[in-house]
Amino acid sequence: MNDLCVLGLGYIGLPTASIFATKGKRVLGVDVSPDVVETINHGRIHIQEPDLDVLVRAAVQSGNLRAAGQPAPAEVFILAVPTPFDVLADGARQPDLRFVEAATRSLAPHVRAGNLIILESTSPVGTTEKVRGWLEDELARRGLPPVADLLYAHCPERILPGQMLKELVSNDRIAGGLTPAAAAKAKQLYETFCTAQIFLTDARTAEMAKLTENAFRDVNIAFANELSLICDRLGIDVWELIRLANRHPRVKILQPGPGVGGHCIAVDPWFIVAAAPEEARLLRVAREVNDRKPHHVVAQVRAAAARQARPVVACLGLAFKANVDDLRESPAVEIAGALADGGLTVLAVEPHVQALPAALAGKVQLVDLPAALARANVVVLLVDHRAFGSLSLADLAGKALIDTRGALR
Ligand code: SAJ
Repeated sequence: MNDLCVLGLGYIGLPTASIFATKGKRVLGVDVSPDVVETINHGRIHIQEPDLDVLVRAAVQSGNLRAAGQPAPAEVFILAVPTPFDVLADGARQPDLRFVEAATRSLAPHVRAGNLIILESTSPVGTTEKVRGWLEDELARRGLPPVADLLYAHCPERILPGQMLKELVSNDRIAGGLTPAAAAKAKQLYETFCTAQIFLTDARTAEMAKLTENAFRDVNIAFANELSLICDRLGIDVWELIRLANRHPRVKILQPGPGVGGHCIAVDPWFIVAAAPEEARLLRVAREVNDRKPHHVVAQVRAAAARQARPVVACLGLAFKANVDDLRESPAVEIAGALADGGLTVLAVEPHVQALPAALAGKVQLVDLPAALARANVVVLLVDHRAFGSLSLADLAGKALIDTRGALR
């Protein structure tokens, strides 16, 4: 019998399943993609994250981690599936819980009395209660008897892409139960690998805490992004301004950029806005400020290009942030695409990928840094990758420069 069954082997489920396995738990990882299942069973990975390959290989070779397309009985079930949102006709965002619901319902034939079911996916407030409802409903629908003493908890992850394996172990966590016993049992489980503190609370508070953490960051980045727009208008160097303002002991302004990407910060605040639209005014505006920042960058580049007889634009970086290969929801991809759609010749330099994403294929040319510098007369720094660290203002002499990260000052 498995100790653990982890549903969803993506950015969160795979490292979590693997670390439990290397700590001696017998783990069944479940994914709907046969390719993912096969890749992991060969001890390989389908996502990029420093040292994850080593961890997964060790977990699979130990015999403690196995992947499959379907769940099986276990002591604990962890749901780590995506929770995207739908954009409605009026522009409002609605959380899409269909993957959580499907994963939950798939557990019905496998749950036994006393099992613990943990929702790790970032979710709107009330989702853990919904998980219980879906499971009870599915048992009844299949004519199965009710299962006694099931425990439900929400234990959100907090790990930062790029340093996930370190943060998985060393970040404090929150365990929120539908009952205190559920929270306590979840805490005990995560103590298998988590060396930091684990705080107990109820499931709704845990759900809101996760959303709040990312909304906090979104609002603070929006503040920096709005300052950058104000400074552009007033002719002030926003980077110098922030550096000086941050010398105040209680001021800590984040960095402006080309926009906010990734699957967390640009998504999670909408779950709060959807739940309390009247009250969540600041959060909504912050999202709008960050979502509009790419449009401002596009306008800046077009203005620079208009001053060139034959403009060739080089976009440095396509990832959603520095030193990762993740291009999904990346403002840099949005900007490169919009520039190409506007008729400009666009070169892209992204040392972390071998091929362009579908959104840019056929529109943009993927080149290396020397080729981009040789051909372009407008250079846009979109991601402050370490790989661009050697670039100096001398390399850019005679070219128009739009530095969205303040890295080339
Ligand atoms: N960004 C800025 N300026 C800044 C900081 C970030 O423009 O000063 C941009 C980045 O370029 C990127 C976006 O914000 O486009 C998000 O990057 P990030 O590094 O702030 O965060 P993520 O999305 O990689 O990970 C976040 C983290 N949340 C918080 O720091 C509160 C991480 O701890 C969470 O586990 C993760 O979301 C998640 O899974 O929810």
